[in-house]
Amino acid sequence: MIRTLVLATHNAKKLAELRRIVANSGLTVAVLGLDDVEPYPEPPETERTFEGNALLKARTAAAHTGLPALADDSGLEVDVLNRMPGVRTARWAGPAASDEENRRLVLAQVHDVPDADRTARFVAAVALVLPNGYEHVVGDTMEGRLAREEVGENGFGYDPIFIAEGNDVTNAQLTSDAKDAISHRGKAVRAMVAHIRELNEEQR
Ligand code: ITT
Repeated sequence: MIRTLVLATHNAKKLAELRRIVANSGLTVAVLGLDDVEPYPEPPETERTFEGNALLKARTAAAHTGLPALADDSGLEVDVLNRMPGVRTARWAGPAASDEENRRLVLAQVHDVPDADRTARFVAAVALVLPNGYEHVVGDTMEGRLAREEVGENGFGYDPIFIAEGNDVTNAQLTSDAKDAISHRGKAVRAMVAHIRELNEEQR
């Protein structure tokens, strides 16, 4: 039975979203963040895919804590930039870049691109690794386009410059519930929760 989950992220706002989505899914597990466990060195995100990096983070957390670990690797794909920044999204403006510097760089890179060609998507891979070596990864996306300027205060990262398909406001103008209902992370985590329920059922 999976009764505890370590959410293996160092990003406080991503952690808050993961906690919220798991809590709203009704799964009865104790949820820990990395602040609740013995510190361990962060693995470098060396893989070329979101799935690979999510597995790296979850494997490292499971190995160091001895607990079931869930990790999210996510990013933004901008079609006119050949789907970059992709797995480089967190470090797009440099190794220590702030969210604001990253957003500014992406907006500058597409400054002359018309609305119709500003299509982009968020991608998330969510990996579950159990201490017995069991691994499972699910991925999902949120389609949309880049805004022309930053708008809104909610969410995190690139949310102020992303307008999801069907919306005319940025993700940073959505409530938490509205974002979670359509987000790459919301969809992937809910699929993972369904999988965890099945695993727990099998072990009854
Ligand atoms: P961990 O690796 O410790 O989880 P991180 O912030 O480095 O934290 P990633 O490597 O997965 O996480 O990078 C994700 C990048 O994509 C980062 O720049 C985020 O701001 C951005 N991103 C992911 N999901 C997002 C969302 O829902 N809204 C806005 N930006 C998002």
